[in-house]
Amino acid sequence: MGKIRTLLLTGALATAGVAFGAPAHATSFNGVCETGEVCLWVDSSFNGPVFDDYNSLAFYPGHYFVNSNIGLNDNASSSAKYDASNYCRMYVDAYGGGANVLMQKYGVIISGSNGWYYGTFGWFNDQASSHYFSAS
Ligand SMILES: [Ca+2]
Ligand SMILES: [Ca+2]
Repeated sequence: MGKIRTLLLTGALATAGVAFGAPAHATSFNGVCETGEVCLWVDSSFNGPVFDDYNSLAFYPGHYFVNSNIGLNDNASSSAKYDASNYCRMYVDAYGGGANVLMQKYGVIISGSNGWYYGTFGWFNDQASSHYFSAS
C-alpha cells in the first residue's frame, strides 16, 4: 500500500505543476469577472448580461454582452473593476473621445465624482463607447 500511495502522490504533484503553468491572467468575454478585468452590465446594479474585458477596448460597436444579442455600445449601465494595478477610464465616444469617467483601482474608494471602482452609472448611463486601462 505504501508504494501505491507514493505513486498517487507523485501523480498529483505532476498535475498541479501543469496547472501552475497555465496563463496567469483572466479570460476576456467569458462572462466571469476575474482579476485584472473591467466588467460592464447592461442594467443598473450589476444586473443583466455582462461584458468582461481584460484589455482596453477602443470601439464598442460590433461587441455584445456575453451570451446575449444586446450590443455593448451605448448600453452599459453599471460596472465593476477588478484590477488593483490600473485605472480604467470610460468614454462616451469611441477611441477615447468625448466626456469620460475614471474608475479607481480595485479596492480604492475616494470621495467625489471619481471615487469609485464599482457602481451604477448616473449621467453616464447608456453612453459608454470605449474604455482604456492606464497605470496613472
Ligand atoms: Ca473574464
Ligand atoms: Ca443599459
